[in-house]
Amino acid sequence: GEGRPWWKAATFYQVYPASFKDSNDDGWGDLPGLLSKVDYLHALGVDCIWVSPIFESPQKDMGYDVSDYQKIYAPYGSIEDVDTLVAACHDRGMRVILDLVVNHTSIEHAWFQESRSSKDSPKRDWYIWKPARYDSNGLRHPPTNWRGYFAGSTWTWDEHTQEYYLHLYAPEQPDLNWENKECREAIYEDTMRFWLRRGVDGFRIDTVNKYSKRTEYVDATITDPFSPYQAAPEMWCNGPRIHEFIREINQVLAPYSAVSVGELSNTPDPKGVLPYVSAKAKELDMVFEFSVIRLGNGDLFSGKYIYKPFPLSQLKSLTEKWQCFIEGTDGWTTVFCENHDNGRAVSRFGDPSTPELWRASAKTIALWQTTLSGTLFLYQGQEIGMTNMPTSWDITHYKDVEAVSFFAEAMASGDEERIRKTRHGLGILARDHARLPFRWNEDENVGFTTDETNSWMRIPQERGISVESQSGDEQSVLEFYRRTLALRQEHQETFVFGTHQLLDRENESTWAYVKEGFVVGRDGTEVRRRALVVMNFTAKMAPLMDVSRALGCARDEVRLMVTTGGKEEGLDDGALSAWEGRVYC
Ligand code: TEU
Repeated sequence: GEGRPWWKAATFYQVYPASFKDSNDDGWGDLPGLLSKVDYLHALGVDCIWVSPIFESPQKDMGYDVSDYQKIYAPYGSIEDVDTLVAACHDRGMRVILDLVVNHTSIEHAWFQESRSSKDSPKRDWYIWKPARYDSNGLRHPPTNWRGYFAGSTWTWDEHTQEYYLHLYAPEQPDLNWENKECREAIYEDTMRFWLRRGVDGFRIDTVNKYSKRTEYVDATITDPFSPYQAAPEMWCNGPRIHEFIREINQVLAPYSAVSVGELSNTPDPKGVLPYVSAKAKELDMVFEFSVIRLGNGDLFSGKYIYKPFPLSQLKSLTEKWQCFIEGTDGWTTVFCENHDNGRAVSRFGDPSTPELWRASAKTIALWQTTLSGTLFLYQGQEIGMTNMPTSWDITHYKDVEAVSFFAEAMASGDEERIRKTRHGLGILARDHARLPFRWNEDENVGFTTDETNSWMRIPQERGISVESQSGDEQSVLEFYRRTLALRQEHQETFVFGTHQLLDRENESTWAYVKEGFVVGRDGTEVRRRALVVMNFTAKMAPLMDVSRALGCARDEVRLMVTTGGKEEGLDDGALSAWEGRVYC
């Protein structure tokens, strides 16, 4: 068999480098800053660091628009800094993966510059160029009516060669043409192998299911009659050749035993996900599936930021779906509730309204995440319960291309209701929230940079959310993460590899599930290990279920493994306090 690869029980930690730690006082995080915090991450229990894009880029989309895959964006440091980081991690038994952004490049990439230079350029076909359509009045229109992820058309007109080019994201992010073999070879050689040879341990692969587009280039069905541009993910997600391309990627990674985690959006069906992560398919080790992290988002595309409240039962059943996905298959799953593209978990799934509720709910979120099967991904600042930006901040504090485009679109509509709802939705869901500077200490500059007025993102002035204020405080979110991450390792068979059974699924206040795994006993036989996770997802006391019944054992055999609350005795108290979570075994 496949045995157990290292990454299954590993804890990954995503670093968004611009916002992590600045070492040279320019208000922008950098690689030497990250290097100075490797010991912190090691002590937390992190096994692998995923670093969001650090490559040369005009930063239209925070580095997800790469203009040179082999150069480091100078404010991040140098290529030697990457080597030093990799070596420092390897010395500590940790690993490093980079972000591979190869659905598109920046318009400033040399490949695109060549491609747009003339219709006869040898690289013309490396991007997706199409002629205009003209209506009966002779007016020019894009080749299709597709709406991009950042609002507006997926097509931009190029005056020089009189054709449109495709971009699923910003106009400054033209899509590469994966149908072109030479282009694919260049991606494999110049981006992937270049970094693998330098010793990185693998990649988080951006937009992994969008490389094969449907080649018909036809209009999408009109789902938004008020817009000229229509959501069309079926035109570019999971296209006809996608599995062929991913298998090629796998062939590039295999000689280096490099790990891969693909970002798989618009694919909520387990049947659609399994081919990507089935061990025998030899495609990807794992993917990020978005059902949980998209909760609260409005309709796909134009409605994204019109917030849709959801009941706890929905969060439970989506979690259950991707837990049970791996039972009886040779696939694997990931566990995560934050990344750089979404609001903070405590502001979305928890309750930051008072310091007590903030702390209790951030800890219960930790318990939820660390007791699930799959590879766990934490996002920087999650471990100290970082929150969304203050609601008092106005729209000018949002920097992200997506937030800015969606708000501009709402403004242009002149529809007051839509503007109000978009502002509200951005307050919960915008990508900017996760991009606020990491809070190392209680100074005004939060220890991110020397002078807070320099910071590229404004720094909220709140107290208690920092590594310094939480370290050593047994009741803190940070110490709780340390503890449950250790428990997760100690009880891997139950939490990482065990089965998942959801109990009391209709209950909209408390969440309970049983994890069950097997360990080999002293006499070589298999011993069943069960754990019951119970969490109060409200600010009120909630009745506790019959624990011994749920675990299927006698009352005096029940043990409390951990609680987010203060008291460790709490076996017979029959109730969970506000946002309390416990594990019994
Ligand atoms: O995101 C790709 C993506 O499909 C979306 O999930 C993304 O969250 C966006 O908000 C869509 O509305 C990746 C990166 O994670 C993101 O930061 C980049 O902006 C994007 O690719 C383009 O490279």
